[in-house]
Amino acid sequence: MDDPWMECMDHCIAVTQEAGKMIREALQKDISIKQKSSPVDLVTETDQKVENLIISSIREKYPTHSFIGEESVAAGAPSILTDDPTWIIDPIDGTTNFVHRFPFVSVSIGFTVNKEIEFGIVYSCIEDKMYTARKGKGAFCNGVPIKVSGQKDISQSLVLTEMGFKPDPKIFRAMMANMESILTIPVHGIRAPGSAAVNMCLVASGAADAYYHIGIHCWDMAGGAAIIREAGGVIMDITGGPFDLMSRRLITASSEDIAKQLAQKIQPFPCGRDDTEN
Ligand code: LIP
Repeated sequence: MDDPWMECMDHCIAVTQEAGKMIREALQKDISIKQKSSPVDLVTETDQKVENLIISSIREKYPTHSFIGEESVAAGAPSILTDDPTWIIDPIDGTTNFVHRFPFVSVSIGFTVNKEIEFGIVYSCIEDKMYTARKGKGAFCNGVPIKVSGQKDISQSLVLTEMGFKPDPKIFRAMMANMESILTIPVHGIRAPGSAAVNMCLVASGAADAYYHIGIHCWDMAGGAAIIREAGGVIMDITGGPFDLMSRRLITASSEDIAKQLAQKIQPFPCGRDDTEN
């Protein structure tokens, strides 16, 4: 039977390649930085240009589809997930890395229908690694199949997370306390590469065993969620419940055992949702 979304996925890969080229070219020039919600929430002209490129190219081909794009939402567009075919786009995941030319910068796109993720593409464009996953068809990096490490023992694991300044001191302390309770298990280490989508692909390809994060967005997670699942990994809510794309939090891991042990160690703190006014 024909796969109705395969053509969309092929178009997505092509436009993502173009976007990656635009990002690499921008890295050769001066980067002018603007602040969004806080002094550590950055945006550049390139984030906006890349999102426009992606959305206009997809909209031209699929005019009835819906979009949730990081920069469009920042400019006031709604971020409500409906049953429509929906493209969830982060034009530059790892804007801070981009600004510093720290080499983990990705374009992340997830495609949902009836709120289910059908495929995900993450292009780590400085490394030139194109991660792709179609539901039920496996996960790939540059066309080569990838899978999670399969590690089940948390004390043998390398864990990824992201940390940054939080204006609320209680939240800042909760974030640091979570890191302390994981480091003291002990695990082999914690790393923070700076792009949520790349982090998910690192777990999907077995370079790390888990990634957890409270406070990210659906556009950081949608592409990587497809890749993690198809690489044989697990993805769940920070509490150990089912993953919710709009919840702004997740645990991904190489095995259910590790994900559940992390869920027991992590104390959730409030982070709002993507589909409500916060
Ligand atoms: C970023 C993430 C990064 C995280 C930031 C932010 P952006 O996405 O991928 O890992 O620490 O909170 O969400 O803003 O560069 O697209």
